[in-house]
Amino acid sequence: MDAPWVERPQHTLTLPSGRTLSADGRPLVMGILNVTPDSFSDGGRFLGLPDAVEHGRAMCADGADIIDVGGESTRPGSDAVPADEELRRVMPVIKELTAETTVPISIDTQKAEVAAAALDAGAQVINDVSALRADPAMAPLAARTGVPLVLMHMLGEPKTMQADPTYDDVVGEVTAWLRERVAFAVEAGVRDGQIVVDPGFGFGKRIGHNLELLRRLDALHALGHMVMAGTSRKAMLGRILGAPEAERLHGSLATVACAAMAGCHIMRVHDVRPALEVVKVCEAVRRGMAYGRA
Ligand code: 9MG
Repeated sequence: MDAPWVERPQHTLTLPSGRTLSADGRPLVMGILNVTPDSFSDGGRFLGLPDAVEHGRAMCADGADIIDVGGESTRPGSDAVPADEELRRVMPVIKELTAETTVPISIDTQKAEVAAAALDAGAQVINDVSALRADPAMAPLAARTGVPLVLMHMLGEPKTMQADPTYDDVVGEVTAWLRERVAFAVEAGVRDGQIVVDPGFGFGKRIGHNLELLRRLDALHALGHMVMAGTSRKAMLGRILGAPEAERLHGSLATVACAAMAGCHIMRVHDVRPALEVVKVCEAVRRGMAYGRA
């Protein structure tokens, strides 16, 4: 019997620069650059501008396909940050990185004002964890600019999402929810082919919900879009391994391999180089003899 590899459907995103991004050769690796004092995993390590830029540079050197810059923590229980503070955090980093690298920058924000400023400064992708629910100006902005747009599933909002997440059928409900958000985006004028869907690991889910979503990630291909997975260092790994955030690298890489087998297109990770090695090896195994005879 063949191993349970899922074919990765072919999709192409077009960046404002005219470059295209596809995962036809291997899954893409998106490096996480949190410019926040209390993000999921970095605990404020990258708050200072020089450190943040240096970390971004290092991820580019490690082979990141995209860098996702965020200035507002989405950690469970976290409070929203005013737009001016978010701009103060992310803009200098985006300006520096876009000036010195060709690696596309994604702006991780729920606010149209922040996304617009980031795009003006050269960012090329919007990653909106609210899937266009937080700010009514975000959908028109995404439509007008035509940039690739990540729509992520979240039950509620970061402040309350882990209070009592309940589903009858987590995969079916997340898929249906994302289908509705895609329809909303397209209705607002966002180009269908520019949309990426993401099940939102850790966003209003218990450990079993997260594991079931990862086990059946391929179900999201029915939506007809690129699929992104962000499992890196998240709490579900802490629960399985009994390990603090700093010791979840190997667990994170296991989830990257699982997502690669499920045909996932984009892996959102803290540890770019190890993740890139995992997706390259997974891809070689997927191809088997087609990879080469030498
Ligand atoms: C900002 N952010 C934190 N976790 C994330 C995830 O899993 N997916 C996406 N798209 N963004 C995330």
